[in-house]
Amino acid sequence: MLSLILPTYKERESLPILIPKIVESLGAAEYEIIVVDDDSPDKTWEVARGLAQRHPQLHVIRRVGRRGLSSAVIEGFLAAKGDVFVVMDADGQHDIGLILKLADAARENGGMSMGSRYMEGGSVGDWTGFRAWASRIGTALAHWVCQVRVTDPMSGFFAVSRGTFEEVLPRLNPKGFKILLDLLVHVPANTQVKELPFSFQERIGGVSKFSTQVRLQYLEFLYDATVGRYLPLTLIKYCVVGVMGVAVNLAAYAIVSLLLNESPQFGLFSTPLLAGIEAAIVFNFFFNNAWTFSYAKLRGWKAVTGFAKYNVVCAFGAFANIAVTAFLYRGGMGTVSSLAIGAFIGMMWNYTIGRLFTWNV
Ligand SMILES: Nc1nc2c(ncn2[C@@H]2O[C@H](COP(=O)(O)OP(=O)(O)OP(=O)(O)O)[C@@H](O)[C@H]2O)c(=O)[nH]1
Ligand SMILES: [Mg+2]
Repeated sequence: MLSLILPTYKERESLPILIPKIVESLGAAEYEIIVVDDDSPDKTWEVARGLAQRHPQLHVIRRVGRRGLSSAVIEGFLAAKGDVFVVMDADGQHDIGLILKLADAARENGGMSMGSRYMEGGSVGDWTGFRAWASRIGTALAHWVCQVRVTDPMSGFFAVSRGTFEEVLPRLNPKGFKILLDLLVHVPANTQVKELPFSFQERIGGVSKFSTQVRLQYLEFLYDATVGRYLPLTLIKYCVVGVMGVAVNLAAYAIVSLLLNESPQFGLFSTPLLAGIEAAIVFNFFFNNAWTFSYAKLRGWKAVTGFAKYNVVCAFGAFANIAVTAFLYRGGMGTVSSLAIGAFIGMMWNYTIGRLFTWNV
């Protein structure tokens, strides 16, 4: 059986046109269609469910509280029954006539196949200068990280056999927009990938989600696929936030000292010291939640309980912070250096344990 995965975000105009065309094109083949919608504000999931009443081979997954093309596609794969999965944009830009050919090619190879806009016979359509230029640069960078050389590693139209997907699943990086590229980074280098040319069409309706944020995520993806294997980007981001947190810690310490008219003293219950640490905890939580762990961002009530958990985690970090600070200060080190080193030790603890217990990643 072939499982066709259609990730959607704000595609309510396209689906009613696209689904009947796919059903007609696939004819008597054995298949299912899985729409994975990220709770689109235009209620694409509702439109998809309406279509599923008429087309029993159509299933709809409405993901709530999560966003991301790659993770949506992976979720579609995990729910699929087929022996081969085909992924296609739901905006009508891909060639429906290739679905069965891609599935057959992936089955034959026991690996993957993909639609290419950059091989002979394919085209990107009439992109504006900037978009064409961005795609060329993105593609050149992608070649650098792929295990298997293909002409269009940024394509969103491809097929993968269940076996190949299951094999690479534990290594996939669900952040970002380019699930094909992620597969090409992680499959064994001898994986067969058959390429078939197609011309990129105009979208049926709606608007592109190819935003600046998506481009930044792509750079993060490239980092993760190279240096990030050894030095995780989250640790670098956490350190950047942590360094700013040290500044917040020092500033709050100075302000509270001035307000209370206290001279520097590092006993366990010094009010300025505790105020500095708590100010840094609040600052770090909000920045890490919004930036470092944005892909696992805590919202609403979860952000409140997460903040409470982060405080508990940081309480232990703060003990280390205070103990180290007091030890160094009493040993003769200067005020600022003692505070900064104490805060750094606390930060490393908070990163490791906070990641596990607050953001669960
Ligand atoms: N579930 C889900 N689908 C998404 C998300 N972002 C994009 N999509 C879908 O993924 C497909 C590709 O997104 P597009 O915005 O068309 O990206 P693109 O084809 O590279 O860009 P354009 O050429 O401008 O259309 C479309 O079917 C989108 O609806 C997301 O965060 N979650
Ligand atoms: Mg598109």
